Amino acid sequence: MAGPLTTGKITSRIDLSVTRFAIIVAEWNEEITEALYHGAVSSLLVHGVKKENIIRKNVPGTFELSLGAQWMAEREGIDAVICLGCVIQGETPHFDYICQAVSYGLTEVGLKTGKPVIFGVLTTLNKQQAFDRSGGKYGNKGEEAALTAIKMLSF
Ligand code: DLZ
Repeated sequence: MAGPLTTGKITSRIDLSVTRFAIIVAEWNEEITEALYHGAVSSLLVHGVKKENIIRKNVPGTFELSLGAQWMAEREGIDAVICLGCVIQGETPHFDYICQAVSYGLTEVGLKTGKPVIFGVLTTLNKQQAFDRSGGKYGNKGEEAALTAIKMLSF
């Protein structure tokens, strides 16, 4: 299960004490996305980001992350946007539409604005897989999303 990103501390070549992050949180599957949010925030704080430089915004569901990301990325003074959501497969093809839309949407916002827009979206078959990845046995993907943002800012 190990990937190139680990949890913990990484060395950044930029001054994170003056860097501003937007974190957009989808309200669907709230217990999961809140855990992702807390993982992302603790990771940013550990790396020296100031609490007042973390701006949180909520959107109703993962589908809305793309527009939320665009609004925040267009704001002057925001350096990176971290998007957190959780889509759990149901009995209808809804899952595929949402996952596809948000992955294309967030890619497009990053390319269009030239700012790191991070895909911190869990796409799981069931709730247990989501718990395992939001502070469970496979770590916290919110934390990984924060590390990815820092790494992209250090590019
Ligand atoms: C409608 C819907 C469904 C069925 N499942 C999820 C989900 O598992 N995770 C999630 O974040 N959002 C879900 N949504 C809501 C959509 O993301 C979106 O908010 C609505 O389709 C309205 O655009």
